[in-house]
Amino acid sequence: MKSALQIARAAYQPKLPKALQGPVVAKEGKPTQSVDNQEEIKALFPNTYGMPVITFEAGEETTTDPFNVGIILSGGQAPGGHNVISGLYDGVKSLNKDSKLYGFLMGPGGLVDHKYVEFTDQFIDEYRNTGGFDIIGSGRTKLEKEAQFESGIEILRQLGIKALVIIGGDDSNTNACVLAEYYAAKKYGVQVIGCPKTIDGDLKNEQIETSFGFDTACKTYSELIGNIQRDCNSARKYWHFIKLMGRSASHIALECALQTQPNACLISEEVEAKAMSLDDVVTYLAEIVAARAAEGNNFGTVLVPEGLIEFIPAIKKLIAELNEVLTDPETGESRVFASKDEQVRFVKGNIAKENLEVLESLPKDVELQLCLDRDPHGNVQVSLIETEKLLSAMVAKKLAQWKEEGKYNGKFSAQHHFFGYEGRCAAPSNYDADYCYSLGFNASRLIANGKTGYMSIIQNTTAPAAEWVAGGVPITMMMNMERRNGAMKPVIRKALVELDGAPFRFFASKRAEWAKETAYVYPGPIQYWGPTEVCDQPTKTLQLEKR
Ligand code: FBP
Repeated sequence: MKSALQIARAAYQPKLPKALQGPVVAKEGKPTQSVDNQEEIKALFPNTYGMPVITFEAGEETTTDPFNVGIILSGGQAPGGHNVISGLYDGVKSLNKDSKLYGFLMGPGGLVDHKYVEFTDQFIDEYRNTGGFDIIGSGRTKLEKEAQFESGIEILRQLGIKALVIIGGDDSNTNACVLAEYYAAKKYGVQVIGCPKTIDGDLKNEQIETSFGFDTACKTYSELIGNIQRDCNSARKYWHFIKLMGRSASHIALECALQTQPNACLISEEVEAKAMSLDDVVTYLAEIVAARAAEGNNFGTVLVPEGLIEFIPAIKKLIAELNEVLTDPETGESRVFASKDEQVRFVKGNIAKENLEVLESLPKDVELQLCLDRDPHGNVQVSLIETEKLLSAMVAKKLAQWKEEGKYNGKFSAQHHFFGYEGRCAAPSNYDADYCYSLGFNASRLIANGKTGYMSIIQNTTAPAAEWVAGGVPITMMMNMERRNGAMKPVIRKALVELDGAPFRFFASKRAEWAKETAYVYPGPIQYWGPTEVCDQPTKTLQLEKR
């Protein structure tokens, strides 16, 4: 059974850039360089380094032999993934209706384990313009070992697949690049194309304007924050601490702040740049609460980025050491322990004294979360750390102390929220529906042009879709060397919030006013039909960046 919205949305035909509406020709730019560590990256990627940026322009009609393509959804869900697949499907079929698209099931693991489905018209039609990754499922298996690449080539050959499209974030696209290089070096004749996905918004650079899903996720969270702000301004008795997903960068928190104008929004990158301690952060918030209380406003909203804790310098140092001691230097894999107690004992016995002091100064549950849980890439699962509760408890303590000292005389009562999963599978906004469909369709053109080691890109997206620019960027161009789990690795550089960038500067110029006044904005739900200023606006972040 489908909702009325689902039925109506299924009929939506996403827009394409003008250049992709007919036959294309690839225009090649100059040879490229990686963003840093050029010599090392070049040596590691001899077959895929230095390739030019590609732009598609209208070209002559040509015939294409049928070709088969495989697709993988990797990592966390992001709104629009189904449209990348439907765009790729339509693109591949438009070149030759006998071409086939296969989907590997439950992430990169599906390629390794040879689990797949073939897409058909009916199958694809069920998922057009819907949120989620449930069409084939997603997974976080790391695709990085030769044995996996070799297992993959077996099934790719069996299905006659000429190219593999990997939809993922920075880690997954790094792995896509390694795979592209491996297949090129071995002359296996399989191309690999990446596609920039993540609600976190941290896979962007001069070539990639935004990762897909960021737009819809932020609009969904902003609707909820706006609703909370209305409630908060009606009841006038609670401070709402709202944690927002975004494992590392604070783009989501910043965008939501720009959309809703809360009383406070922490930006992890700023906390790090100013070398703030946890106590500094708590004092900053308590001062805002106290100032509002002095005017009779014992209510407000605070946005907390999910990754905050990792950016507090002392805690960052601690986490870096924890990541190292929890990795087996021989295998590069996470160490395995017989029990949680043994793991905590091992950690405490093997980290530097100053880090141990920081660890033990944290509340017990946070201490445990830091010592124990890791994702398959070896990262702390910050989404499990209840920073919003940690902060409100510490603010309450500080206010109680100020009350005793006669510095504060208000009431402080907190509510807590964590918005992440509420937005990752939302039905894509018009922006994401069009952007994703274009990214997928464009990937078919990169494949037809024989490209490998490229990421599908669509630019100029603050303009109407017809004026968007389609093409490809070599993944090696975005790489640098970084220390990961004890060793230097080539990785795509993650885009954090830039403190000298227009979105942050705009926020910083307004936040004192938003802290004091009740200047809330209520964005309301995503709209699909209606005036373009209601339905088709890109994120404020993108608008400010492109201004
Ligand atoms: P990706 O980088 O894979 O897109 O995932 C991002 C994210 O949504 C983060 O914001 C969050 O910290 C993480 O996934 C949570 O993942 P999981 O639900 O697998 O624990």
